[in-house]
Order: sequence, then structure tokens, then C-alpha cells
Amino acid sequence: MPYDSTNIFAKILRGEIPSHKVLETDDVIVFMDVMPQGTGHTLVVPKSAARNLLDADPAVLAKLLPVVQRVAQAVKQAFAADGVSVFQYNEPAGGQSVFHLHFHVVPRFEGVPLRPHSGAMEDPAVLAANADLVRRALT
Ligand code: DGP
Repeated sequence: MPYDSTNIFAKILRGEIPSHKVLETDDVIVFMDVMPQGTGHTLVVPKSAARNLLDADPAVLAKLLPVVQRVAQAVKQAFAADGVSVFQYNEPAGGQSVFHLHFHVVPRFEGVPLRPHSGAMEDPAVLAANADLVRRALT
């Protein structure tokens, strides 16, 4: 399937819809997931167009992974988490629902299971407060 620029993350990248952004570089934007699977669930999204890992330019991936690492370290600190899960879905059969490449970074706590993928919408006030914590941990 070709890349479709009407996807929701492309709209966020173009500034057409809002997000709780925590970091932006020339290459990457990082914002809170509106349907978090855990407190502090954050998304790392390259600016260049790729549907998912399968069609991504390796040069884009090379710049992306250090940001994923930095965000994983930041969310672990921001939420005093015990661990961090990083995951990434490809195509509907692989669990993907938004067709612009992204990595999920989710703080994890001993004994606390993940909430469902693309489940309930979080309260915007909670997302804003969590974004503040991540932003501070990134600086
Ligand atoms: P997936 O494509 O299945 O890897 O997951 C997409 C994720 O994006 C899912 O966790 C829910 C989240 N999401 C869906 N719509 C929006 C949105 O408009 N804004 C934000 N910040 N996250 C979204």
C-alpha cells in the first residue's frame, strides 16, 4: 500500500490538528498517545513520509532510534517507572491503525498490565500534565 498523507499523524505533523507535543527536531516529532496503554504512553514519529517499518528509509530509521532511546530514558525518569516497553506495528494484520511510521514508548510498572491498544481516550488534562513531565525529563 502507498503512503496516504491524510492519516492523522500527517495532519499532526502539518499542524492541522493539535497534539500534546513533548519534543520536536528537524527530523522527528514526539507527542503523547491519546489512547494510552499506560501512564505516559508516548509516540515517536519521523517527519518524513513512511507508512511503517516496511517501507521506511534506513537513513530515517538510523536517526529515529536514538530519539526512541532518549524518550524511553525520559519517560522512565518522568514517571519513576520500573521499565519501559517499546513497540511498533506494521499493517492491519500487524496491529497498525495509523499508517505513518511511529514507535510507541510506554513506561511500565511491576504488576501493572498494559491497557488495550487503541482503547479509551485519556482526559486531555491528564495528557497535558504527563506531557509536562516528559518535556521536563527531556531537558
Ligand atoms: P498503531 O497505528 O496501531 O501503532 O497505533 C496508533 C496509536 O495512535 C494508538 O495508540 C492510538 C493513537 N492515536 C490515534 N489517534 C490519535 C490522535 O489523533 N492523536 C494522538 N496523539 N494519538 C492518536
